[in-house]
Amino acid sequence: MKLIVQIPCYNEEETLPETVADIPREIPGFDSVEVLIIDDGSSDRTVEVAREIGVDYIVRHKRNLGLARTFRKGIEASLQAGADVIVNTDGDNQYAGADIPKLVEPILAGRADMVIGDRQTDKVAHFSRGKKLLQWLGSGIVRKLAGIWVPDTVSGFRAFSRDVAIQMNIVSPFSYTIETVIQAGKRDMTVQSVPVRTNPKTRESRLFKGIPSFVSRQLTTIVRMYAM
Ligand SMILES: Nc1nc2c(ncn2[C@@H]2O[C@H](COP(=O)(O)OP(=O)(O)O)[C@@H](O)[C@H]2O)c(=O)[nH]1
Ligand SMILES: [Mg+2]
Repeated sequence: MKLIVQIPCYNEEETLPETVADIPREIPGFDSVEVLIIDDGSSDRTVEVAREIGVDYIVRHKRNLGLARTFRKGIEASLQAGADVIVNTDGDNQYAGADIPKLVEPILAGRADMVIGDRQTDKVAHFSRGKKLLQWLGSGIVRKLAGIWVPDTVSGFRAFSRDVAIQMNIVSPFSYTIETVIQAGKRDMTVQSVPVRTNPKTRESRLFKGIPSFVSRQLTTIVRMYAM
């Protein structure tokens, strides 16, 4: 069994080394654990840093195409490299790499196709009340559309079985997080959530320019994929 941990990176030269260092290289149930980064047209030294620290695979976009396309490219490359399970984590070291074994366990045990790391945002101190309310609302919408309850729908810390990864069809240029959950639910896949730890904030989110923009983009994603 091969696990590939993929990390979408847009200008992450500063935090990539600690992110990779925190990934356990031996996990029960796997013969190998490899790291793949997808460089989304970074203008800093992300790719050089990735080479220096010896990540196993580097995939590149010639220019910046955004997180959804970067995520999709990573899934394709991981499948091609023979991954049986794929974990996605962020390059800003937001998620605790040490929790990867917890994330893959339900897949190994045959109890889930997709596992989502629940940041337990109601307990995360630096999340505003507005953001917590949004989490709750987003989860409600996903439950309505996909028929499954996921407490942290926009968490980027996830594990996918090879099966579910092959079937995912990401059409949104902006967000893969809600889309993949809805598709999995619709295709009768089993989605589980497990509590995970987060590291102290290393930097502000670059994806979201405020809550109104976040909401409108997520809604666009939902409408778009429903039309599909
Ligand atoms: N902001 C941003 N992040 C990108 C892009 N392409 C890939 N990423 C990666 O997406 C991940 C999440 O980005 P981040 O700004 O931390 O968003 P967050 O989900 O709100 O914490 C990081 O690993 C980024 O390096 C892009 O075009 N913009
Ligand atoms: Mg982040």
